[in-house]
Amino acid sequence: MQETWRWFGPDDTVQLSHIAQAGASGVVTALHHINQGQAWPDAEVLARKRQIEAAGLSWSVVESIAVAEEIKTRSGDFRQRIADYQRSIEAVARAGVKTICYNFMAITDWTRTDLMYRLPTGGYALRFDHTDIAVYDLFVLRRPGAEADHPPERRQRAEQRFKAMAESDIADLEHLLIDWLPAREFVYDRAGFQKMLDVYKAIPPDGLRANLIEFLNEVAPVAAAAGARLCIHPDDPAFPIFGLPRVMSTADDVRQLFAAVPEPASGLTLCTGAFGCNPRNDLVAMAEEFGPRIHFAHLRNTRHEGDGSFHEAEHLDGNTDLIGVVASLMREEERRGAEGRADAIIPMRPDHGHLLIDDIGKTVNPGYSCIGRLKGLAELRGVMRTVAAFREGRVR
Ligand code: DNO
Repeated sequence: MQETWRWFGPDDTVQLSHIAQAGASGVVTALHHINQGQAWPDAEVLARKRQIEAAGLSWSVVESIAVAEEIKTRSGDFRQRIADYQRSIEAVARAGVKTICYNFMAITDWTRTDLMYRLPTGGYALRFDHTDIAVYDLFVLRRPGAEADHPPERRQRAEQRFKAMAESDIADLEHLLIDWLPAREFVYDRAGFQKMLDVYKAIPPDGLRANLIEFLNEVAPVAAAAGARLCIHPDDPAFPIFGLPRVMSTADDVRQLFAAVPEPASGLTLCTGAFGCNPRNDLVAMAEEFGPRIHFAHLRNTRHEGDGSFHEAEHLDGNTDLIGVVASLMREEERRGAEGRADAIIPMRPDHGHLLIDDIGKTVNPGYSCIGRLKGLAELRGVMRTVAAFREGRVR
């Protein structure tokens, strides 16, 4: 697998030179400053590519070309947005960047309720607390119909917690849930968020799925013609929140999408963390089943806490068998190699990392500090080398 590393662009405190020191060869990035749905100009794409190459790295994956809400809801100027999306695909492919990650989550990109969850070791992890979601949903947003989406025990816990919260706690939680970057290109205030929730009330999961399929029918042929591949990132978390429709949370969602859009240029980002936070997902089985259409892998682990809450675990700890996933993806690479596929090597990146050591207190993109990912990558590299040694019969 190609070792890659997410970089948020020139403003990222983790620099290209750090990525080189981490030993990754590929960079995963987007033109974050022009990612509101407009077409990416060639000049901007090429400038970014040159900057990456000057550091001795290559731009392996675009993550993400953001999909505008107009496209997901097929409203407003969605036709223009789709045309712009097609132009962006062509521009990055022309520059030689052929793997394009995106997601189709309604309104929210990934969601966490705690960015500083203290680990027994003294480091910090990202955490998702379902009770906090219920607090916001039931008592701050007061979303009509929210009661039905939370079991009675969670509602009770949420009520108690809400009563004990100060205004500033509520403001902090709201900030995390609706107006926080990075890699979330669209942010909201409470009224704007509620307005978007209302828009999605009229769109059941199958409606959103139909919109995704139409979108792919419009963009996947463009990607195929340009020699590029699209790979959808799963919902994070991989279950519904705020009553929003979810269409990329389970193996069955992937199956349905692949059946509806058989074009191989439309594939999957196997994010073991996002899929893995849903205990029903078996990531090794998913790697096996969807192997030929996995264009990119995000490798990270989660620890389920039993009530729908979870936190991000060590890369090789937690509820997902990452060794099994890596071994499966490496078998897939071998199969592709034997078939002579040009995309035999699957890019992977250590996804998220704990906040550790000197990074504590620094300005970092949550989940994307340097040392935690360095550790994750080193551990995963050890797995990849060991799996390779076994496969080549060098060790028994
Ligand atoms: C979180 C990331 C997501 C991902 C997008 C892909 O760390 O995995 O922000 O980049 O959902 O579109």
